[in-house]
Amino acid sequence: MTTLHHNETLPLQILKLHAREVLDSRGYPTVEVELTAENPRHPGEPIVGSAIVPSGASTGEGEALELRDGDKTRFLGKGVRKAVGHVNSEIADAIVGRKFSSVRELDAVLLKLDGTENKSKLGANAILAVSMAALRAHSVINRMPAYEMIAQLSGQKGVTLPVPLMNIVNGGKHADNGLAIQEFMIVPSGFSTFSEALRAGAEVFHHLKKTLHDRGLSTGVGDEGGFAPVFSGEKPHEQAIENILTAIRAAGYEPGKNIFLALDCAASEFGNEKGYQFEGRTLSSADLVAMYADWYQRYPIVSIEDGLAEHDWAGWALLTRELGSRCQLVGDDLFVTNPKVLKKGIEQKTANAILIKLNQIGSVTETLETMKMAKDANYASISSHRSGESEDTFIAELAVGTDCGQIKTGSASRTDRIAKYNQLLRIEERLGARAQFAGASLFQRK
Ligand code: 2PG
Ligand code: MG
Repeated sequence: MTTLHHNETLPLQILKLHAREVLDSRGYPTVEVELTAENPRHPGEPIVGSAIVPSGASTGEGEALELRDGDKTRFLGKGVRKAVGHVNSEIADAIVGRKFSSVRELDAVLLKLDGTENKSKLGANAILAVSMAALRAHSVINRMPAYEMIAQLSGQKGVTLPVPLMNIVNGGKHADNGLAIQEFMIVPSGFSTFSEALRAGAEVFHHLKKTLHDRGLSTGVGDEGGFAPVFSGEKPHEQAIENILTAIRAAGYEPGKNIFLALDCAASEFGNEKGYQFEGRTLSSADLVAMYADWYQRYPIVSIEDGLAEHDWAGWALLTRELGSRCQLVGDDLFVTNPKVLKKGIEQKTANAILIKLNQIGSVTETLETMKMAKDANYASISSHRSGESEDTFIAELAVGTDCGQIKTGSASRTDRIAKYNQLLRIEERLGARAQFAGASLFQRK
């Protein structure tokens, strides 16, 4: 019988690697990988770990390369046969038959094999799919859930259910309703458990549907399952916020007490250092910061993501000075989950939180490294989906395994979003009395 010491795991011996092209939630191709490994407890009965990688629409310039075929005769050039081929040939040749003590060791081999700064040789979609599938396989070998394996790799307890940041009004690149701001989220943090918070969020979503319907507005949904109506007044963004506040109250909750608001402005999509196109005017970075500060006074906002464009570090500095001590300021396109860029942000005291997207950096190991750097500098981390998703629930495991306390995974509709919430419900149940909810203490309005 195999005896293991504390924190020691059975190795991952790879027998087979297979990738295929599947579709994401927008109907574009993406990479799925199945990794077959030896089962040390039952040799001859191999186990399989699989994973599907997501894909963004409002991407940061510094993201690792998502390899697309560019062959216009298939999927408008968006096929991923090249990335699939890299998994089935170069990557398989390098790792099949080998034994790895951890996913960290495997990732090191993959990074070396690629050898480029932004994974442009093999494709971040190819590398990440293998990395995630390997983590899953390794956790099954060791008879632990994926979040537990992640907890072990990151030195965390792996018992914290995250506060959901639920995107219930979609704009920007995720809808065609003319809103510059991409995401209007509700943050049901004032509850004692994840499942209660999720229930409240879903109830607000249904009340928002009714609110919009009663006002003659469309209740069709955007890419992340939030509503995407056209608000026709002079200040459509404030209308979006007002409608959400109405829905929170209609659902029987109190904005600013148990349910807060968060924004992802994705400002790189409507501006740069030279100016921001907003509600028919050109605004400076300072104008935009003043507008956020005004909204912060008037609305129960606790988190603003990408309030300025990714190259507008001067604007970001201003925003951080103005709101950084009172409000979570999240760098997404700004930091692209990259430890080198985050380091610059920490040194310059820019923002105070980071959005974590595995495919921006392209491996599990580097993602955990970025999250550790954030934690050490007192920056919050938010485990995040992409606008193009699938049934894969890895980001739910990542949120719990790292105890990061927050997840951003869309609205209370569309199975690609709900799959993550449902996985968190399962994890909450499995953890039982050990489960903690990041909840009420996370956001306090000052
Ligand atoms: C974002 C994400 C997810 P995308 O900007 O935060 O909501 O969008 O995947 O399109 O970059
Ligand atoms: Mg974003």
